[in-house]
This record gives sequence, C-alpha cells and structure tokens, in this order.
Amino acid sequence: MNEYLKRVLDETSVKNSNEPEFLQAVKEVLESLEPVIDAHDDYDKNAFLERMVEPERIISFRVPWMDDNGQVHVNRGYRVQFSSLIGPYKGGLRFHPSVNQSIMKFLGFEQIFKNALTGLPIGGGKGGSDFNPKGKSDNEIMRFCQSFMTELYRHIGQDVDVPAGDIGVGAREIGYLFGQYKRIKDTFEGGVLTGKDIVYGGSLARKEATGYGLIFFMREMLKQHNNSLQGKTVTISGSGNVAIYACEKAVEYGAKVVAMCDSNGCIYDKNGIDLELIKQIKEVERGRIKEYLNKHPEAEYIETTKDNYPIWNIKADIALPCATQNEVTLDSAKKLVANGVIAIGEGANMPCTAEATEYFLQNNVLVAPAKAANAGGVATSAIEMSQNSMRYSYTFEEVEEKLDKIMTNIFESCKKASDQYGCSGNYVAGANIAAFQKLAKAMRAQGIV
Ligand code: NDP
Ligand code: 2IT
Repeated sequence: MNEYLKRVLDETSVKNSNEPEFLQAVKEVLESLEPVIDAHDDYDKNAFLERMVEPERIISFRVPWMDDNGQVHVNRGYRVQFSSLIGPYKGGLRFHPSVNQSIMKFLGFEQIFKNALTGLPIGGGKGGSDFNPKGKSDNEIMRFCQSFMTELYRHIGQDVDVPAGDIGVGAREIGYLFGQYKRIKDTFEGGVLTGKDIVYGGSLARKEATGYGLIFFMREMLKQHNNSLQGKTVTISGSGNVAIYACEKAVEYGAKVVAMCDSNGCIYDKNGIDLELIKQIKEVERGRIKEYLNKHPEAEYIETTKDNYPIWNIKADIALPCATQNEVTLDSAKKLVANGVIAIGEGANMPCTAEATEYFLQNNVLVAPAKAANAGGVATSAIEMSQNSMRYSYTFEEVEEKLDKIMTNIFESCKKASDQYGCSGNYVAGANIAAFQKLAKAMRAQGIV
C-alpha cells in the first residue's frame, strides 16, 4: 500500500481506536483512493488526508427533558461539524439509542463526500442524540426537541450549519426544532433546517427524495449494464422514510417489492407489499410492521433475532438496505449471492460491512454505494435551501426533475472516475474518487485551514 496512505490509516486508527464505525468508513474511503494518492506526491507534505479525517469541530452537550409523569431524563446531544470546504455544514440529525460519537463521526465523514457528489454547495456534518423516540408521546418529543435546540441553536444558522432529518427525525421533529430555533433567535431563518413541512418553507418532494433518488441511481446503473428494474423482485430493509419511497418508485418502474422490515421483524408478501398499508402503519400510526398481518393474514412475518436478520434470506434480484449501518453482513451477502442477486442499492448509510461489499464485488454483483445512491435526500435539502433564499417554491414535478438530473449526473461521475482509475464497474471506488477529486481541489484552493 502507498506509504503515506498507510501512515495516515495507522495514525487515524490509533487516535480513534474506540470508534469502530468511524474507522470503518475512513478505511473504505482511503483504501479506494490509492491510485489518486499515488498520482499526487504533494498530498503528504500538505497533509491532505490528515485534514480530511479530522473534524473541524465536535460539539457534545447535555439534553435534560421531563417525561409526562414528571420524571426528568438526561440524554447526550451531538453535532459533528466535519467539513465546511464547499459549503455550510450540512447533514441530518439522528435520534436513536445507539447514537455515540463513533456513529456521528462516520456519518459526518461520509456526508462530506456525498454532498460533494451532489454538485451543490454544501459541506458535511451530522448530529443527533441517544434519545429513544419509540413509545414517547407527542409532548415528550416536543419537550426533547426544544431542549435539544436550546443548546444547538448557538452552533447553527442558514449560512453556518443546516441540520435535517435522519433515523428517528422526520417532519414532526423538524417542526418542533424549527419552532424553538425561531423563538430563541426571534428571526424567521427559513434555511436553518431542511425537511420542513410545506406550509412553512419545506420543499415538495423532499420527503420522497432519498428513496426516489436511490431508484434513479439504480435505474442508471442497471441501464449501464443493459438491464432495468422492470419485472425484478426487490427486497427492502426498513420501513421508514427511505424504504417507503424507494418502494414507491421501484414499483413505478415495474419492479415487485416482496419484503420490508422494521427492527423487530420482516414481512414477506409474495403478492407484492401493500405500500399504502405500510404508510398507514408507519407514517400515521407509528406502529410495528407486524400489524401488516391484521389486513394481510396470507403474508408471512419472520422475527429478527440476535443471529438472524431474515430479510436477506429471501430470494431477490435487487436488495435495497434502507435501515441502518452494517445490516448486511458477509453471511447475508453470501445468502443474497447464492439466491442470485444482481444489484445492491444502499439507501442507508454504510449498510454493508466491508466484507459484504467485497464479496458482492468479487461475485460481479453491482453495488450502488450509499454516498452516491442516497445523496438524493441531501441534494433536495439543498434545493429546499435555495427555495428558502429565493422565497419561492418549485412544484413537485420541478423538484423531481432536478433530483433525477442530479442522480443521473452522480452516476456519471462515479462511472467516469472508476473508468479513469482502472476499476470500471466498481462504483464504490468511483464515488469515493469522484468526491475526493472535488474536495482536494477546494482544499488546495483555500490554503492551509
Ligand atoms: P426512519 O427513522 O424513517 O426509518 C428507519 C427504519 O430503519 C425503520 O424501519 C427502523 O425500524 C429501521 N431501523 C433503524 N435502526 C435499526 C436497527 N438498528 N436495526 C434494524 N432496523 C433499524 O429513518 P430513515 O428512513 O430516514 O433512514 C434510514 C437510513 O437511511 C439511515 O441509515 C439513514 O442514515 C439513511 N439516510 C436517510 C436519509 C433521509 O433523507 N432520511 C438520507 C440518506 C440516508 P424501527 O422503527 O423498528 O426502529
Ligand atoms: O444521510 C443523509 O444524507 C441525510 N440524513 C439527509 C441529510 C440532509 O441534510 O438532508
């Protein structure tokens, strides 16, 4: 391996030895950059990689809140402001009990590359809390969001840092966060958060954007290999924002989605998933996917256990992991390949372990990597920011058309970079290289900062 690359990897591993997800994300990116690093001998002297892997700033704070019974709880809040090279820090907020600094940093790091791929002026950041929104009342969610924003407000702004949603944070939470920000600042700063409701400055098609974008990328990737979504059997993990709209668009392109899941278990409906019912259970009632059986007793429900993540055992042509990091292990990858999968589309961030990704590539399975394939959400967030600046709104069709063009361009960039550096068809490497080329250019232009 390139000596400079190896040194940075070693130093990063020592410095962040208790952050496995962060190290996993850094290792994947740096290793795929080897041919680019080989071609530029001044990167070492100017510490390009060292600057790329060290966040500009990490903020961590106490979030006290009171539940409906008067009990006070304390959670930890984070905002990792990773890179402002090409725009204000931009990236979602995740509320999930598993949140820790390693997960925040891996997400913030990947966000820099993803945002660069969109071609829009947005830097990279991520935030969230180890707060568990499951089973909480609306009032508890509101009090938590208000307390969270009472600290976060001093670190963000429409030209500074623009958070949005992620796991556990949707339009409801963004609304409470926005309300509290506006109240503290006494200014209507529309572009300080994205994923807002339409009635106060949100963008049409933002809700759909990540899932739709994933399918646009998949369409382009399949087209490149003389294939299409038409008639394909698809399985989608998760049943949240990304999974639901990936399902909707995949069906529009003639695919049949036969399975979706939540963290408790998986629904297998060989007649094709009833998406309106999933929307009702998940978006309206905030229930469990198992309730699907109440209306479709002919479908099958398979529980998730510690050793079994059942959705990847189901035969599919295309698998779309849209739940969380490392949900596709080497074991699952082997089952998917044995069942004839042709393409993987990463809707979630880093859903495949390094070993799973390698196994797919070795077995000629096409992989649409998260940084590229799920960039439609943040790209549409940037379109929301432009609409807020213009004090204007585009129609749904206008936003969807822009999103489609952006995803098509992202695929082209990944393809071009993978061809240029001798790894044609490996869009994982292509995405990392294409993003890095842009970031390195900005880094060079801005001097040692
Ligand atoms: P949601 O909260 O809307 O949905 C998350 C879904 O994933 C739920 O079905 C949830 O099940 C499941 N899930 C979450 N954590 C786990 C876990 N540890 N094990 C098993 N299942 C789990 O989140 P999103 O749909 O917004 O996000 C899904 C993924 O997509 C995340 O990786 C996120 O980072 C990524 N992403 C999101 C974007 C966006 O715009 N929202 C943009 C780009 C990427 P349950 O309800 O049981 O917890
Ligand atoms: O991972 C992601 O790209 C997101 N959660 C969306 C971020 C955003 O700012 O819209």
